[in-house]
Amino acid sequence: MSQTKTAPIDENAKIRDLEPERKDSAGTYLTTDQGIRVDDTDNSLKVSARGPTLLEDFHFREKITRFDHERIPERVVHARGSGAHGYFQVYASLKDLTRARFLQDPSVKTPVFVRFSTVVGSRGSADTVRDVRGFATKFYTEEGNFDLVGNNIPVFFIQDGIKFPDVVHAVKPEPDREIPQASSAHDTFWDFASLVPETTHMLMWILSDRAIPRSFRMMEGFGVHTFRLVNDQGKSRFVKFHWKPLLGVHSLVWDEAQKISGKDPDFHRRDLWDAIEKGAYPEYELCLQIIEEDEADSFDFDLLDPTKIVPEELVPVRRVGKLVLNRNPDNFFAETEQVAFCVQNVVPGIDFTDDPLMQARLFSYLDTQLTRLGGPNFAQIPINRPVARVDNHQTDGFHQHRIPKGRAHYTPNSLGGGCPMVAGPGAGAFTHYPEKLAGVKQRARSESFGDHFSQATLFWKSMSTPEKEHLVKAAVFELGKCESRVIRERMVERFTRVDAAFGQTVAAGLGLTAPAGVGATVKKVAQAVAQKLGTKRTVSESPALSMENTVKNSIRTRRIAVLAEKGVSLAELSAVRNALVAEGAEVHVISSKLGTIEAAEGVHVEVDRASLHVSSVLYDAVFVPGGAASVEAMKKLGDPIHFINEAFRHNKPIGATGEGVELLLASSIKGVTVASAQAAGQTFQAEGVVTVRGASDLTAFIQELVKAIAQHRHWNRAEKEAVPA
Ligand code: HDE
Repeated sequence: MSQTKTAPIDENAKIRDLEPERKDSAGTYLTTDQGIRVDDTDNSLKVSARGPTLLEDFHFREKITRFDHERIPERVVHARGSGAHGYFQVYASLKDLTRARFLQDPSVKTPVFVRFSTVVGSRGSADTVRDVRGFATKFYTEEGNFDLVGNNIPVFFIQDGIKFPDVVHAVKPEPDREIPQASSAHDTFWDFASLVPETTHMLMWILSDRAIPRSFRMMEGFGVHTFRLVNDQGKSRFVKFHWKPLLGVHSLVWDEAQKISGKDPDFHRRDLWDAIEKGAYPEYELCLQIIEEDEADSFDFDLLDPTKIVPEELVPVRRVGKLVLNRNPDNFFAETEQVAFCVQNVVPGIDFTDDPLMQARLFSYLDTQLTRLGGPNFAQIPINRPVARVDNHQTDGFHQHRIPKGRAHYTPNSLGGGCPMVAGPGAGAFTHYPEKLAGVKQRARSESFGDHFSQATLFWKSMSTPEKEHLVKAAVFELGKCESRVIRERMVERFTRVDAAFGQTVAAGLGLTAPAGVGATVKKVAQAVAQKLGTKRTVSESPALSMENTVKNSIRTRRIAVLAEKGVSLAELSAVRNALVAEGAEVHVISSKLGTIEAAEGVHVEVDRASLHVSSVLYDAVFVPGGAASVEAMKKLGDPIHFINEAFRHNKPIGATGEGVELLLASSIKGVTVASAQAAGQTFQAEGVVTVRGASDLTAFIQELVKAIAQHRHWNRAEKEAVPA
């Protein structure tokens, strides 16, 4: 046998780095998963061009196989969601309240990832359905991840997590027919709700405008449960977490929300993405309600009951820091889909309470990720990875991405030098709050959780008149969709217990009669609970609950439609558009065709959207500039007229200048007489309709229009129901 001659080895050759890389693919070659470069990805390997495909084609097999396995199970609830990166910064040290370091140093920006979601619908369902919105925040702190997994409604349907599968089964599509998608308006949900009185308070919220937010950027977030904050001295206080959006809390109108579900099912996702791309970063303030331990029993409800709020009028919210969302994900699947929030993820200084809903959640979230993300190593997925160093012996299982070193795979060990070693609190360890507990093992509900109505009534009483009207309409809509009359009757009775007038109006809308005299039992239960709790601080109205009292001082990021055709007055269009853009609004010129239109002044104006692609429901306000030819053309078209009518019906601000007023007159909107509108400079009588004719200076008009848009909606328009739209 002849000896083979080997080539000399380059002793200085570098061993390739095995660390995972995160790159975009600009300027690279297409490869297989094994890094082999691919010569053709459009034709499979065949025996002759028209012959059978060969099994040998590993690229073809790999490509198809990977495709076959692209989906992971969607979340069992909150499947539909949108995420964003950002940071959180505390305003001043909260050292007196908590050991959590990210809440102590105002110079630190803690990275966060936030995922907003609906609860009921599947991953591909529409954004603007009536539902609770999830508001989950992962704080990547230097002491480990803290997940604040909240909702935009501060209470929940049930008091004990053992009922969660029941409420979710009831609200999801019915099991035999898989209908309806992403909607609570069906028999099984209301059957359950009507049999479970503890749902009452949450039902009021879900029927309110809170359940149809205008934008993720315009809704509050709540931790729901009472948590604990623990400081360096080991002193514990109870805390409720709130997020308050700087843009205020604003909603859609139900008819509008339903139409958006068809016109743009991605309405909220797009809104979030676009705002961040444009640099209009969504901002929220973290607010705390702090309750001293010895105050915990001072309320007329149990602080551990997740169907109750702590009214802001009793315990003020303290604004302690700001969350800014300033970066869209690079990849939806890798980040928004794979992010795994767990209620159990807290850092030293934040702790749990015995709220039975929270206790169930402490188990559920980690458990669900095991199936959803295919094994126990999901915390190694980049979006879930803490920035704090991770060291432990939990090393095996599906998809281990790290390569642990050494032989000592257990504690205690001497072979690994005793490492990793446990830390004392001085070294930043999490120590559970030493709550003193004693009791009898039993399946039971605390009697202090027994009043299911007082706060539902508080919510009702705190609503403005339009909010009450919306709530009644929502109840009539939802129950009207139920086939069972018995379910409707049970719910009418329930609503009558909340408030007699509420029950009666819902009953009238459903062609039913509300039962009389149910209020007395409710009072008795409330009194019994109050007595048990040994009586207590309460409020009969909470203005903080009404969206009427939200921030209304800005038109930033509002979408405004400008309706125009050939012959539009460029002077009017430009003056108004420039002013609105300067105030931070987004303005689109809408016309019958894309391209440009020639203005009365002879200049060409870019059309941003054709009426075919948009609709009034996608805008916050509408403006019609003058220009006789433009307005004459629009009068003959159904789309602009419909646009105005629908915007009016949905309570949106409407502005018109010059001949633009004629288009409003040609529409069916109310609150104007031809005579009054034709007088120069005369404004419309209807709330939020701003017009001017023949004015050379539009300053006053613009100011009025900006004010009207900042109001968001004009709920008190008379006769809007009569407008066909
Ligand atoms: Fe959740 N919830 N939940 N939930 N929840 C999930 O976890 C659960 C509850 C909330 O964007 C699941 O990762 C139980 C209240 C949000 O990824 C699951 C109970 C609140 C999200 C789960 C509740 C929430 C979830 C499904 C009753 C507001 C989406 C997928 C005890 C404070 C997080 C997942 C994201 C998701 C269980 C009640 C908020 C199954 C058992 C109350 C925002 O683990």
